[in-house]
Amino acid sequence: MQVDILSLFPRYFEGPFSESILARAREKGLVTIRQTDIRDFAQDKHNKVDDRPYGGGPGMVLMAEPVAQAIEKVKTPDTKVVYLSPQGKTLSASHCEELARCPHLVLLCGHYEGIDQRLIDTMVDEEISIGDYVLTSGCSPAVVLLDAVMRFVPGVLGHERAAQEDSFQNGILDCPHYTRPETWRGLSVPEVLQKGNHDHINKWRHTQSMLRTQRRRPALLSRYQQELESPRQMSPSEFGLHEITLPVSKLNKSKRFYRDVLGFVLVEETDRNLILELGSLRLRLQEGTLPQEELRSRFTLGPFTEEAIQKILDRMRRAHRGQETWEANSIDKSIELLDPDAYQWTLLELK
Ligand code: 4GO
Repeated sequence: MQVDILSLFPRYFEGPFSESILARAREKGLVTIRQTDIRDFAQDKHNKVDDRPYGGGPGMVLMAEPVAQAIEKVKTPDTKVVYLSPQGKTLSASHCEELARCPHLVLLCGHYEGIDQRLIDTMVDEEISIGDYVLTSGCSPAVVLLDAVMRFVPGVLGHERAAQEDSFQNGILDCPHYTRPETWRGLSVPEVLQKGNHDHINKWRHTQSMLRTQRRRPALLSRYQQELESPRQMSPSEFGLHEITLPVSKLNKSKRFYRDVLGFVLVEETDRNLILELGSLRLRLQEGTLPQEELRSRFTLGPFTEEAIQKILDRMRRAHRGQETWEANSIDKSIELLDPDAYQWTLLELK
């Protein structure tokens, strides 16, 4: 793979590309990285590449022409030009895997307030962000992107399974890892890992991944469960819907809870399937085997107005003949309740 980096600070990259995995990939000839200084294409004798923004405002904007000439200098017919900016699509593992198949990447690093939009509109193929925060330049995002992409280039990691098995590649977080000594400051390595039964170890690792994902990134877990159900289908998030699939023990009991108590709208009903919606949440209930209690997901709904919450609680009282089967948390104004299968729902109240 050929990579060209266009920036105002070519020396910025000397360190990260001369160490560790990226250095070895370059030595093995798996990637060739070239630096281009955008300032070499300045149009005046003062080497000026930036100017004040039209319409006013603070800071400076990189001018289109020097950047255009820098791109034209390195561009070939199979080049993909990537601009790193907070306005881009957030980088994901599957996106990195795709970029790793590209023979020539140009990574365009902005500085100051960014680059003239006309250059971006006409010469950039993809705008990519590494996360929701602003940095002083696109240089460190270019390093991050290249590091993440190179791990998918065959031969870079040495152990070929690794990138595929890592966290996110299958959509959930990685399991914990341990190494020697067996006991460190009184803490021992989980027994199942010491025993060496690979079936048990794989199961344990998968459970750990699921538990971590449930606690730390619940939205990732529901997407993962959804994809296990119906791979390759267009994801509901593309329609602005967030979809959750839940195995339940009795469809009718669940229907009474979700439709009659929580106020979901029933949109589809078959023998073994119910689809209900509330706002942008689509819930698919399927009669089937419940997950183990500790793997049973927790969900959040809302925020609701005070009146809406009162309505739900009235219906809860009626359904349970006056018993109060929920818990109110007055600190963050939330209500916790359990569905008929002990899935936990947290209702948020508008503050
Ligand atoms: C990229 C570039 C953040 C990202 C950047 C990011 N900040 N989140 N800053 O990937 C234009 C001028 C963008 C400075 C650059």
